[in-house]
Amino acid sequence: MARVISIGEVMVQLNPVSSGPLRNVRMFERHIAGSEANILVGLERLGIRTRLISRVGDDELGLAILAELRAGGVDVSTVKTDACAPTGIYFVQRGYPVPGKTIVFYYRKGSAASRMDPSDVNEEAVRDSELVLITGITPALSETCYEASRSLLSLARSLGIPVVFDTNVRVKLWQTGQKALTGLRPFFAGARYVFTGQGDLDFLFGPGELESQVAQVYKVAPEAEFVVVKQGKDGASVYRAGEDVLRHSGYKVEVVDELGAGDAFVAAFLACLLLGRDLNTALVYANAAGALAVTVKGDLEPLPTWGDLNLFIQRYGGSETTLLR
Ligand code: KDG
Repeated sequence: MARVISIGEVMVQLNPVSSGPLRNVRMFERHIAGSEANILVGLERLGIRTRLISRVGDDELGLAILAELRAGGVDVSTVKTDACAPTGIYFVQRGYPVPGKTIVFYYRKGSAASRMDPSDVNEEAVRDSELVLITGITPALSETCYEASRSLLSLARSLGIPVVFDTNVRVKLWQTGQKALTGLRPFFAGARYVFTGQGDLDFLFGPGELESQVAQVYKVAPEAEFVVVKQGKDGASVYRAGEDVLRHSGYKVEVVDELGAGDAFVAAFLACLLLGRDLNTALVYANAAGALAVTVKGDLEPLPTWGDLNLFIQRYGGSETTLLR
């Protein structure tokens, strides 16, 4: 039984031992990452059972991914091994040319996961879930991944399972905001809960006031009960449909590797929701998880337990949220 199911690509992440331009880097650490898998492992660490729909290559890196997901507790019975395409990889460049920021270089075109199609999605795998999580990454991987994501969306809707949609825009995959918005419309439209980020809103709707960007989200996602905007080191805001806005100013920590912070945030937020905690609590714990994620390299490694989160919040305080309106 899995309470949360998602679809997405998991890759081998090559993260340099030192920051700076990759042209000078000779030593890398090998990690495993992928937004959806990060969220699922984050949920598992908080006691929520999960399942991933994906494909890996029939290669050593595919085996490494399966081993790490299994170790993280994720049900990988719906991850296929594709003998005709390799596992995707990506490199991370930390702290250059913008200090504190990360750039990624993908080697994922034609990867096993990019060959997913609607046959990877079936009712039996989805039926027992309480939430279906879709991010804006998988629909951007290929035409067939787009269709597979649409199938998961339709299945969730027909089974009455709420859909969580995290826009998670990857500019390198979508190229333009217009293409991304057009492609992502059905996912916005079918979502009960929307997660997004300031950068994603700027890319999708153009720069502007946060309030009016969120109003645009509600136009494309009329069924959303709330829209959560992740604002990095400045925290996050929850806009409840037609109601108030909750804000948390975030925790200031030393940034080692910002990748995966948004996923850790979503995992903690969803875990709180599934455990019946209120939105205030979800926002506090999600911010704490996001902050912890940037203090350690890799996406899966820093995902916190409840004990870690409680200690962090005790130590850093600031566990209150503000009601903006
Ligand atoms: O969310 C962090 C991820 O972006 C990263 O680790 C890899 O899933 C990934 C992607 O597609 O960029």
